[in-house]
Amino acid sequence: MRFVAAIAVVAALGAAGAGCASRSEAASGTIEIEIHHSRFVPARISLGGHQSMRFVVHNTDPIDHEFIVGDQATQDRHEHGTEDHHDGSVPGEISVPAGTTVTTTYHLDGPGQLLYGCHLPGHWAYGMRGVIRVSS
Ligand SMILES: [Cu+2]
Repeated sequence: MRFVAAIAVVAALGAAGAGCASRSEAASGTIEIEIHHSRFVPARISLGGHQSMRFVVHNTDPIDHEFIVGDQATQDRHEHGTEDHHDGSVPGEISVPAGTTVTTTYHLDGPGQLLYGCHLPGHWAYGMRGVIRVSS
């Protein structure tokens, strides 16, 4: 019971954070990304650092995808992990069902490089990934 309560609190905090960050006034910019034939378009983005960016991801495919933004370690974790659904409670991690548009807000530090990708089985290996260059 105590364990369940702890999970509920974490979930509530996560939802509050994502909800807050996903309001348009909280993000300093918006970037639109299209998923087409299991590829991200664009696959290379350059953004200024130290800002919250709203990613609007349109899945034009008839199959589900996901959009995970983060460093290499984050990508590795998802590639080898078992999470098959991302409800948006973690900034930068969303499932994007077939034919839908889903939004997430992610804070960019910088400078450096981030990656985004889909880790449904075989998608990353197929090339469903992109690079964000974050300037200072
Ligand atoms: Cu995919």
